[in-house]
Amino acid sequence: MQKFTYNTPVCAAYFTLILQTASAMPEHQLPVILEEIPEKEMARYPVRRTKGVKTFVRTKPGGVLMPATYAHLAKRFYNLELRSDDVVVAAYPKSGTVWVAEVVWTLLNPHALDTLEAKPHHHRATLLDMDFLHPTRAEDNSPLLQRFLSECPGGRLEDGMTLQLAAVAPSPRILKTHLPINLLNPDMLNICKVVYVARNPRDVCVSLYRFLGMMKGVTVPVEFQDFAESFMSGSLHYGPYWDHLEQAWRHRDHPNLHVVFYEDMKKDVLQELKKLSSFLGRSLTDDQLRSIVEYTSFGRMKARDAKFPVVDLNGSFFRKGEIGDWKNMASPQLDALMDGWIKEKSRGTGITFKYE
Ligand code: PPS
Repeated sequence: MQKFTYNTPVCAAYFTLILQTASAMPEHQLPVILEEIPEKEMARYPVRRTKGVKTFVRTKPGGVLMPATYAHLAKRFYNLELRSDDVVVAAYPKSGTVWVAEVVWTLLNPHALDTLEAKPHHHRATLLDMDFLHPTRAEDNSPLLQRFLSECPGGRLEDGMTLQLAAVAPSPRILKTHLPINLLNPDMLNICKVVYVARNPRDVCVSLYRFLGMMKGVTVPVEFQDFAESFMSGSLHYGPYWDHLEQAWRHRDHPNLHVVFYEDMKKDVLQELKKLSSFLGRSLTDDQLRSIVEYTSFGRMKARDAKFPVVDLNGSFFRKGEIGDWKNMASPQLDALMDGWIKEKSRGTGITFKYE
């Protein structure tokens, strides 16, 4: 167990409690091994990084490609300390994670909507994966690092900054992750609520391609067709799309799991908010729900985000927010390929998506 040193009694007491609780519970052994990816194979990877993590590992079994920084933290994620009032928002990247997390926060805090303007959305819902996607270094001197130094004195960056910030965050916490459910605490569904966001793979693929294209320090030196083929073969980070979805879908009848489809949110957001609030055990008036719809609309979230720009993006994270952007990107040949892939992968699952 990692040793921490603290110079504030409150934080020290808090971590002591966490460490005692942790040591009382058996540590789960990671259900996968992590293999280094040879340089020769990475040379074919359709995303280039000029800064940040450049080496990757892959889970076996599962074939989930992850930045090499994940290897060091994988066990911590698998043994993530959860509280009964946590809400974990999990999703394959670009599925609407930030939107749904903001909706969850507003459903839990319907009287605090006017405070949304004051802080960026990631203050309300932490993306835990930042610890291995873009690990903070001491020399970064970012506002988040300042927050870490003040809230977790004595904490070590290499133990995961967002993990430690989450450990001292007040309840109820909203924890975002793109990790597939089988790489998270295996007791999670018995401890807290989980909202899994699913989005149709055509638009996920477009959104991911465009997002990577906007990231500073990242280039995608391939045409969309090649990128989409890599996506379908499961060789992008976070691995095979359908396996990710299936990891959650198999628990869809569990009372602590709620699957929300991005397309359903787009088509009838009020209806989806009602389902979500009932899942979260909250009873909100129609007026409150309508306010939440307004505050979490694409336009309002995009406008709020502009006040706290994500520094490493050339453009807005809130890009289009639509169903069907795929048709602006894919050739008829690529669309046929994608169609065959979707039919093959979704056969027998009962999963159907709306594409327009
Ligand atoms: S990430 O970076 O993986 O966490 O991205 P994620 O939040 O999962 O998904 C980003 C896409 O969700 C869109 N988005 C929204 N759509 C509709 N309404 C709202 N309020 C909203 N907020 C975010 C966002 O624009 C990304 O989709 P694209 O298609 O790229 O616009």
